[in-house]
Amino acid sequence: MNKFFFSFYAALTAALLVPQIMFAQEKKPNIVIIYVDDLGYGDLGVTGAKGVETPNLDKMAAKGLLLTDGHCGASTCTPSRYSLLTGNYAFRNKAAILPGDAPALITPETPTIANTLKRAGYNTAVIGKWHLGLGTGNINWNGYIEMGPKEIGFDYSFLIPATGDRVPTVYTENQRVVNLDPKDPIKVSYEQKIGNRPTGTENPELLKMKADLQHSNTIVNGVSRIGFMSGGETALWKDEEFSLVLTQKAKEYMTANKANPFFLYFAFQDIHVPRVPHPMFVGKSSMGPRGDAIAQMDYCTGELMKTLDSLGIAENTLVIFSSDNGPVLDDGYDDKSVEMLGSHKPAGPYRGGKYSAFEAGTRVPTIAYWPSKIKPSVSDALFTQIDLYHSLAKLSGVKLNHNEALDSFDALPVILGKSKKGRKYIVEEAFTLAIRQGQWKYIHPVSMSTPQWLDHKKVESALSKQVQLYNLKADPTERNNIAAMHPKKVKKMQTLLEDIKNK
Ligand code: NG6
Ligand code: CA
Repeated sequence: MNKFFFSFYAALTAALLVPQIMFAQEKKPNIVIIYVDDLGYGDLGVTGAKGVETPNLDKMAAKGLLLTDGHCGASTCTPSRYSLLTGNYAFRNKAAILPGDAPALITPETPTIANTLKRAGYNTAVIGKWHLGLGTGNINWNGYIEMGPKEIGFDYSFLIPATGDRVPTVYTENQRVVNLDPKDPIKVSYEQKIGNRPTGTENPELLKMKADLQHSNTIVNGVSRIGFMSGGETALWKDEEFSLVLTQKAKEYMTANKANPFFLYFAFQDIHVPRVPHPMFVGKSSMGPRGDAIAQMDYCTGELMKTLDSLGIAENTLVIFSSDNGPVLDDGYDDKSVEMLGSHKPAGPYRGGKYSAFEAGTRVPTIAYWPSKIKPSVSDALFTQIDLYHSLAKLSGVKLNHNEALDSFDALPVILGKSKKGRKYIVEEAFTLAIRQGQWKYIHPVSMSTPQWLDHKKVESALSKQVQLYNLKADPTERNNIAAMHPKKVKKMQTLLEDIKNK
């Protein structure tokens, strides 16, 4: 072969090979889920907040996809997180708000989104609030906690084990309590007082803010909690540092894994109670601690985004931002969230909130952000977080097994802004079940009436002995129950709900 032909063939071969090599080397996108606690539909600037600014999230929404009909699985934390991670409705496992010493709700035989992404070659982490139970019962906080994120697919974990208002008030890292002195072991009880720490009931003068009876057990860092705890003095957290500590851990994790495809499930403690933001954010809003916590959450989200930029991986990272349930003001502590609300509407235009089957229980801010793949837009497609499992599996190129995430459907085209055709229906879990089909909303009747503790929170639960049907197009605030006028529609939606339950 003469020189000319040799170089011609070499160039041709190279031209054919280069795209293949590039394709083979194209890294799978990183996936970051930023999950806020109790953030309501109207709590961001972009969704109408008054009295607090959220510049980082407004920017994320403006440059990404804002879903205006996005829902968490349920109107409380544990069930929403359960359905997000397993792709199954929480009612299938009777998942409800867990005590701080509850055993792990998700055990290794249940497939999780973390496991699935590991199958696709991802490094996986959970940083933040867990509230899905740990251990196998009778948990020992003083050694390796036998059952937790690791056993269900997370390579790394840094956790607030339950909630900020529940003991034990310590972090765990890879299922060991951080900074624990073995000579001062931790004991926890949800039944009776243990140890010598004062309680809110006995020593209210020691409190940063007053609390209701349920939150008046052991005092740590000037805040009384649900449950009693002794020991672990060197390991106790400071509520003021929650968000900054978690954000720092997330930065470290992303930096260490920038060369891998990674999946980070980042779960804020903000804006759940107790709301004790860092001094940097005190007074940032005109709404007291609840608004300041929103400002803190926005700042920390901005820090996470900056980290992606500075690591040079923002173009190859899909960020999903959302919340685990709707808003609540007084959730057990006197933090002036009711008195200082002003004209702010935490639920936006919707009725209800946390714990409720009305729309604001599950309709929460939802943003998908991926600069290189998602064009700036707003979508009113009906969307549920339960579909993240199937959609992210699809994105990562892994096939689901036949027993996996059975309630989760592929919504990737919606998430990527390529389709506005949302779900045919979604189920909203509260203390009853509700179902949405387009503009129609059906709420299943229950014999129980609204419990007193919920009435006290001034959240409208939507619990009723009557069948409820609303037309959200004509009546977005669910004021006119038109069930009696549409018996056929009611029957159809009831049957659909029954079919889903019996699936
Ligand atoms: C409730 C707590 C509430 C909050 C909630 C869990 C009352 C009386 N108390 O039991 O303060 O901790 O559990 O919130 O309601 S969640 O966002 O984690 O579901
Ligand atoms: Ca919550």
